[in-house]
Amino acid sequence: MRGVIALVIVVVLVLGVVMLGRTGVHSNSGNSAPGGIGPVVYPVRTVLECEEPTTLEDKLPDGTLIWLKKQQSEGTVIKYLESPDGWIDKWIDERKAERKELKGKAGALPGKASYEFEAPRDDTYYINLRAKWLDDCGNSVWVKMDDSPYFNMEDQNGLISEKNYKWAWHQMFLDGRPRGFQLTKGKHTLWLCTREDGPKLDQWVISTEASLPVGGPVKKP
Ligand SMILES: [Ca+2]
Ligand SMILES: [Ca+2]
Repeated sequence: MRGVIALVIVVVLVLGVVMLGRTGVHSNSGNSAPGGIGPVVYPVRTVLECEEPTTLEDKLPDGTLIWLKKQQSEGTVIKYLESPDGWIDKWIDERKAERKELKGKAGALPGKASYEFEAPRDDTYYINLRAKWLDDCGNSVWVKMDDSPYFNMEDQNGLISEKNYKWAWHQMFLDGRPRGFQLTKGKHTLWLCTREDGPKLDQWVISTEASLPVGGPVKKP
């Protein structure tokens, strides 16, 4: 009898794992933690490719390209968005008086991109970016969620030397802590704006987990 009960438990557990694997997004309803502590809340995340925006302002009125879609092979092919180095200073020099102050102003430079996505449930979401910075003057982007203000995502993750960075994960931080956004289930828009020229942007991960993703690009479910 005990053997039968054990077998039934194993089958139920295996089925449970298979079902969770299929759904990809784990619902927090109806799953109780062992010992009846409360519902198990599984993290959820949305993966967006930076080079597949919903909208993209990729050139200046004079035709200068300010975001390029590129790819490179690193074992697997990485597709990314790159801001070519040097266009911001050139753009400012052309009409210096009016444009100089725009350099430090949140979301004021050309080069905006939007990314529409679905939040799978009401929760707090954290923004992570897989990027390869160029140098100290090419290690940031402006980012905002829906109609929030723009926040500066700037760090030195991936630093090898002053002008040599490798691909790394970066997270939106504010006052030394991950900056979370309360989102309702449904459609939202993540906004990107140029802050410095030179960075390469691969993926966004919008996650209910406050920890930084590890390793290479995240595989989409
Ligand atoms: Ca910088
Ligand atoms: Ca990518």
